[in-house]
Parts: sequence; structure tokens; C-alpha cells
Amino acid sequence: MKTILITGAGGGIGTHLRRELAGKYALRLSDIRPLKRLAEGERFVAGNIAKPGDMLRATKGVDAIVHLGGYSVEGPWEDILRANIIGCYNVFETARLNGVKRILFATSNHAVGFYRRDQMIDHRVYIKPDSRYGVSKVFGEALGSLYADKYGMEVFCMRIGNVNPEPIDRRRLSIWISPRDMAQLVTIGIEHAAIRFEIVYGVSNNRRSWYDNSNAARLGYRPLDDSEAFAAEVLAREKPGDPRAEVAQGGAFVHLETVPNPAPPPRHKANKAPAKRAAKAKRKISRKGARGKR
Ligand code: 15L
Repeated sequence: MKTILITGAGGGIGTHLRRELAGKYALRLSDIRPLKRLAEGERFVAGNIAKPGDMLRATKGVDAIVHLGGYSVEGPWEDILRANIIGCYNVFETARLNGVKRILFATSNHAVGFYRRDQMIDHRVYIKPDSRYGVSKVFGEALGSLYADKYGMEVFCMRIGNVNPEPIDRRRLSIWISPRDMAQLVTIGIEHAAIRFEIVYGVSNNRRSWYDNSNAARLGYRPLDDSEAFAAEVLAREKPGDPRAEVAQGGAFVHLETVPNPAPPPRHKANKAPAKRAAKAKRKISRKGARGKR
């Protein structure tokens, strides 16, 4: 049985994959936060992707890596730099040092989110990131390309839409991927014999899709689900959004500076300073206020 390392295994996609891939692979789960309640066939390795030493330990002796770890939405540059640029580099570089050939990289629809919704795009279009987050995903794709060409690694980049048991809004009707379709795509990424460097879209067989996912189909991907089954319900509760977001495939990522992160990483030390300064200033003001009252 192959041993597969999943980075960021505690996040939403990791949690679905653990369930879907159980029994097929020995799963080595890595995350910055401890994972409790491991199932049979799972092993936890604590690891911060921003620390090369942690990743050197985590990637040792595995057959493939599913790299999900990182900052998963638009947010502060320092966080994205640390998790998605430095962290991504650490994963590829330590995999190379440990002789792990195959990496499945969780890139995102936000690498091309500035394409319009009325455009059909395939895996060969020029990148059009919609956010700093999207730029970081493009970095990972470029790094994968370099490691494939220069070091002979086998890199499978999945531009994932939104993994969820059900699509949650109009935009996600076009980019939704069910957990079982996600697991099918990941299995292809692990098992396909002829992968050198590939970009595929991580989406189900959605009627409303704006992706030509023929590269995934060529590799054998046959998604079982279609968001259309949920469309009436989703559209009935949809409220009009910002017009810029409504036009772009990436939605609100094209105009927001931060998108709420469902699983925020611990704050970096450098980012604590402004918060500390703000707290100090607040204490000073309240002391002044108290003095003023006397
Ligand atoms: C992503 O890339 C994010 O990781 C995920 O949290 C969602 O925001 C998703 O895109 C999306 O576009 O819905």
C-alpha cells in the first residue's frame, strides 16, 4: 500500500480526503495543529510548512504528497508569503531532497479568477490571478513546472473550485466539486503512470461550468456529480452581490482585500507587533480617560 503525505490535513479538503481515501492508502497527516482521533491507517506528523526541518521530516519515505497546506483565501501578504510561497517551496524542495517524485498541488480557481464568467477557459490559458492568494497559487504552479523540468518530478496541479458536500451559491454552481469527485481526481494524480507536469481543474461535472476540463478527462477523470441538482435551491436564496464580483469567475476575490478564512493559521510574530501596539495605545488612552475623570 502506498504511503501518502497530506499537508494541511486538518483543513476542509483534507478532512474530506481522509474519509474518501481511507483503506486505499496509508495516510501520513501533517498539520500545524494537532489532529485528534486518528483512524486506522492514519499517522499524524506535526509540521509547519514554513519550517524546512518540519517538512524534511514529514516528506521522508512517502510515495506521494498531496500538498493542501497553506493560507486558503485572500488575506495579509505576510501570511500568504509565509504559508503559500515559503511553505510551498519547502514542500517541493524537501520532497526533492528526500527523493519523493510525485506531488499533487492544490492550486485554485483563483489562479485564473479574473477571467469573465462568460468565457470558457482550459488549462492552457494565460494566468489571471484575482488576488495575492491567486498569485501565490500561480507561484506554486510555476514551482511545480520548474521541479518537473529540472529535477524530473511528477507534478499534478489541481485548480480546485470549491469542495463541499453541496454548492453554496451561484458562483459555486460553476466551480463546485463533491468530495467523492475530489477523491477521484486525487487518485488519478497519485496513480496515473504518465504524469510529468499537468494542470487540471478540480470541479465536478457541472452543467454551469466555465472550464473546459479536457486535460483531466484525458487522464481518465469521470466526475460523478453535477451541481445542477442543487441549482433551484441555491438560486432561490441568492442575493445580488458587488457587480465586479458578479462578472468575474473569482467572485469577491477580485475586489476584497481579505476574505474570511475558515481555518485561520496562528499569527506570525511580525504581525503581533501592530496588535500589541494597538493594545498599548488603548491602555494609554483609557488611563488618560481615567485621569481626566478624576
Ligand atoms: C479557494 O481557493 C479557497 O481555498 C476556498 O476556501 C474557497 O474560497 C474557494 O477557493 C472558492 O473559490 O470558493
